[in-house]
Amino acid sequence: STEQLDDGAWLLRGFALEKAVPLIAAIEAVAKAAPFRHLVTPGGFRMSVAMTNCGAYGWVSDRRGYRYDAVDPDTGRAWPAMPSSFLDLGREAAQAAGYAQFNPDVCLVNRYTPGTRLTLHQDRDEGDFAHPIVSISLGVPATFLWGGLARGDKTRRYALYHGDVVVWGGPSRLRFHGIAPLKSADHPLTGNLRFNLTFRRQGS
Ligand code: MD3
Ligand code: FE
Repeated sequence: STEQLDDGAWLLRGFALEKAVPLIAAIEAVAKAAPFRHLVTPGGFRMSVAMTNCGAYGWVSDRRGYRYDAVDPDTGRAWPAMPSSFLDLGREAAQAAGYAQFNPDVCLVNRYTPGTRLTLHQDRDEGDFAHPIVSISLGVPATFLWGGLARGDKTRRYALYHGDVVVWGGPSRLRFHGIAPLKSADHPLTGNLRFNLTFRRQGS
């Protein structure tokens, strides 16, 4: 089913379900080349979510700031290429939500364990907010927090389940959002983990 969350934001329930097994295998392959790590924020806090990237660029954070970099600072090498299973599904989802010609150059991979959270934030390190972001949820379900354009705006909550895909663009592109602390649960494909893939266009 397709549900509109907001102007430009679409929840495609179960859109990735049939591809979940190969997607999880591809996450494991990406993590072999570019291991998951806990980035440090510019303020000096270690993020509870573990991250890696694939594609031409990756999103990184350290004491100097947030940025996209073509080189993985942990390995000194380029990020692994975006698996075609990722790219195909990311594009199909964007198209299904009305965003034709989505050409992501980054896939940020987030890994959540019980208790992991992502505090309310905006995604604004990309060069051009005309491009949407596509997100795929895998494994243990999470509570997604959906806010407004100011940090203090009230938030709505949505459950995101294994196989759900969300596409965020247009007027929703700069809304505040986050993930509530992950509850302990067991998923047949991921154990107690949740993975989230976010496809972005960093450059123009
Ligand atoms: C709404 N990740 O990596 S995905 C992130 O589930 C991030 O791991 C969350 O927020 C996760 O930055 C949420 C959904 C998401 C991603 C980007 C967005 C929602 C968004 C950008 C703009 C608006
Ligand atoms: Fe985000």
